[in-house]
Amino acid sequence: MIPNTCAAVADEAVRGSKTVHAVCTHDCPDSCAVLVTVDTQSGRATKVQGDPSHPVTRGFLCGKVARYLDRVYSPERLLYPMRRRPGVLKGPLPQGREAEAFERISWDEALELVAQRLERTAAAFGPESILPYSYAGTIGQLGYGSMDRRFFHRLGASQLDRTICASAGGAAMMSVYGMKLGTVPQDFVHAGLILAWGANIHGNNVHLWPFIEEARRNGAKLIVIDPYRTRTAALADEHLSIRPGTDVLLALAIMHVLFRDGYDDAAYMHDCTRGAEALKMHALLPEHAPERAAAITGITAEAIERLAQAYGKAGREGRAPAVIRLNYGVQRSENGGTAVRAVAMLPLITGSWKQRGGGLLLSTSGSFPFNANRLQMPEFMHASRLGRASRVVNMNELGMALTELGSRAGDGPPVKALFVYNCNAAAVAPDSVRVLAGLRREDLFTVVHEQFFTDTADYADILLPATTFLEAKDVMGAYGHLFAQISQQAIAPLGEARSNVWLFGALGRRMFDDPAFNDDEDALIAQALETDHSFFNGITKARLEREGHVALSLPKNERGESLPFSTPEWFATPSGRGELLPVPVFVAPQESRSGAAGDGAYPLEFLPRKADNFMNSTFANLPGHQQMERRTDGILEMHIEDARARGIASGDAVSVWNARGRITLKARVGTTVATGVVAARLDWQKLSHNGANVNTLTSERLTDLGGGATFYSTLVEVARANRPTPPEASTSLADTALPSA
Ligand SMILES: Nc1nc2c(c(=O)[nH]1)N[C@H]1C(S)=C(S)[C@@H](COP(=O)(O)OP(=O)(O)OC[C@H]3O[C@@H](n4cnc5c(=O)[nH]c(N)nc54)[C@H](O)[C@@H]3O)O[C@H]1N2
Ligand SMILES: Nc1nc2c(c(=O)[nH]1)N[C@H]1C(S)=C(S)[C@@H](COP(=O)(O)OP(=O)(O)OC[C@H]3O[C@@H](n4cnc5c(=O)[nH]c(N)nc54)[C@H](O)[C@@H]3O)O[C@H]1N2
Ligand code: SF4
Ligand SMILES: [Mo]
Repeated sequence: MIPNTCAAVADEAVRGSKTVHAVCTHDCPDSCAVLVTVDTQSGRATKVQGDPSHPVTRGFLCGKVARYLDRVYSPERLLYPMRRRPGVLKGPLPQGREAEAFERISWDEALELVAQRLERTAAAFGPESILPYSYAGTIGQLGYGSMDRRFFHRLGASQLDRTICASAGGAAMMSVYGMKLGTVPQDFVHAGLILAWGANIHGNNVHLWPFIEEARRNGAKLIVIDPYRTRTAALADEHLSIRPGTDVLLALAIMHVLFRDGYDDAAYMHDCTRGAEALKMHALLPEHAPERAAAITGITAEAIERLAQAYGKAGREGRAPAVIRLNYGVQRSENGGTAVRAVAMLPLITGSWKQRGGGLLLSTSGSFPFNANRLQMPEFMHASRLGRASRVVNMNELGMALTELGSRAGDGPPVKALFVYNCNAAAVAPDSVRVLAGLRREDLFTVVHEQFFTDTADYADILLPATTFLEAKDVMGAYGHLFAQISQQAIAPLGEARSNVWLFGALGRRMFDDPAFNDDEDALIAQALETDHSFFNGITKARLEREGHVALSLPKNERGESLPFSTPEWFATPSGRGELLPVPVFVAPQESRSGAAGDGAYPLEFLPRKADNFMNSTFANLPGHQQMERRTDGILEMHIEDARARGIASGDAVSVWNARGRITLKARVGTTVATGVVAARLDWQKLSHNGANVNTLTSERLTDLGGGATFYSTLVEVARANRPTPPEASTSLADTALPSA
């Protein structure tokens, strides 16, 4: 009998398989190294697994991507270009019947139709009437932004400000540190106190978790600050259920205690910060004392005091330091920019950056000095028909852009053509009632490049098939670790699917005579790495191809450690110091009951959350992933007091509404949220009851810094679904045109 291992080898030799090093390009901090097993005869991928040699991936993938082949080989994949059948109106069709609205065309026809229509639109209304709309379907450097940008810049199309995710937090970090850099995951093992502040680590950043577990085995405590009992909160030593939008005040209360009790590192503050005295005076104001902050944050004065003492004592007298995993939850609020600034100042007060395992991590994306200008060629705007930099549209205002832009003086032209790729805009953009009204416009020419019949695809005039990360080559940084990687193409594109680089290269060649549109993936990767920046010292394309992942070369101290912001040289602000000015001031959000008198009509804070087993709206259509996420399917989570006050019991159908729209969910009364807060998760519109998802309720209002989205500043009212609600609040889908086909 042949032993098992030999059997496997023999089997492989017969069948013939190879292993390809790819990288998960989904919008996740972990950017995992993925080993793809490919059957060489059929060219089919048969297995995906985490690369055990990658220091952060450590051989495992999250639940979503462990089942990635379900996505790649899904029978629902878009496999060829299509155009809308004449006379079929735009709008959703039931899942599985979407193809009825379209007819198959060749790539050549598709490219010609798109090129001609864009050319005519630019001639008639000016090129700014064309709006690209993309986010992070892939965060590979090439797929996210390279040939596409060249194309739209050369065309003179409106520029898109890509603000839907991280721009408030990014602006805040830039204002305090001048750089998006932080504590690396591997160093979390050296921490003695870990604060997960608006960070669902176990759900959204699971490769940080093993390092936290290791720290905890060494005695570290994990405290979660989150208005929702996430699975991270459930696994923590303590969960502080903060009222949404009040983080500025909690951070100020912690500062109050730090300065009051002398936990500030005066020497470090003197050397490394600017504005220490002003911040100290401000933090010590009586309104920032824990007892005063308690009423507004919903966290007791004792808990705030305990938290601040633990934070202040960490790193002293032989104790291990405190580290903050601040994620993007905090900045999806009206005052989210100030909140991130305030939290980010805490390690500047205690000087915890000086110790390995101290500091703070929001994002490491700014550490990768890829040459974005070389890839994206913004100078092309001057060669366009417009001859200058084009106007900028904030992606959070898509509904406005499609329904109002062009009607006011100084607006420029209305949007007449929309090109969506890397994004399920109809599901993820705020205030979707307005977005869908815009997408439904028959005079709007909409191109969608997608892997599936998403909510957005339902509104396409031209629908083009896109590749998955197994089907295209790319180069990657990460926003949760410091390894650069090349993702190799593991399999041939399915059907006629094509990558973003291919699509925009082909369109560029058709419309413009410029060699920049001839560059292939290998040329673009080489260009992305063209930089003198020291962080990329020793990182070449050849080396990335050979080694798979290579660590950035950050400056090191005499002990060989890289400790960001431990010394003044690290700060990249104009003052060259950690910038504490202006001091963060707590202002109650406009759309919030927190700390203000309250809004009688809509008294509940609504958290329109991400699912642990989806990636924003990605995976929401796959049966296996739906099964993993069935616990939250169509559910509104609420506290017993709020339920009782409204006569609601678990299992009741409930209406959730505000002035922007209404959705129907099923109530679950429990302990995941505090009184005054309700929560539901993001899904595709067409998989939601009445075709209306959580973004029916969110607003286009922007954050205080960075023009970010304010998903987590949303007020609603809730009632049993059979009770009458104000008619003007209802979102009628009755006017959604269903094709006659
Ligand atoms: N499984 C999974 N992983 C993902 C994603 C996904 O959809 N699913 N999305 C990816 C993307 S696009 C991103 S940007 C990252 C984001 O990762 P995170 O930043 O972790 O994103 P969120 O889940 O939006 O927010 C984190 C937490 O903030 C909490 N929160 C909301 N409002 C407040 C507040 O006012 N104060 C505080 N303290 N907390 C608040 C929320 O309840 C949530 O649990 O994750 C990525 N990873
Ligand atoms: N209510 C609510 N709304 C939210 C959020 C929330 O937490 N709550 N989160 C917000 C955040 S943080 C973010 S980042 C955004 C995310 O918004 P999006 O970036 O739109 O994210 P996804 O929903 O994952 O949709 C990405 C789409 O890109 C497609 N895609 C993947 N790879 C490729 C490719 O190579 N080429 C092309 N052409 N397409 C590809 C996928 O099939 C998928 O449909 O959503 C935001 N919206
Ligand atoms: S989604 Fe994130 S955790 Fe999952 S495989 Fe991709 S990078 Fe890794
Ligand atoms: Mo995001």
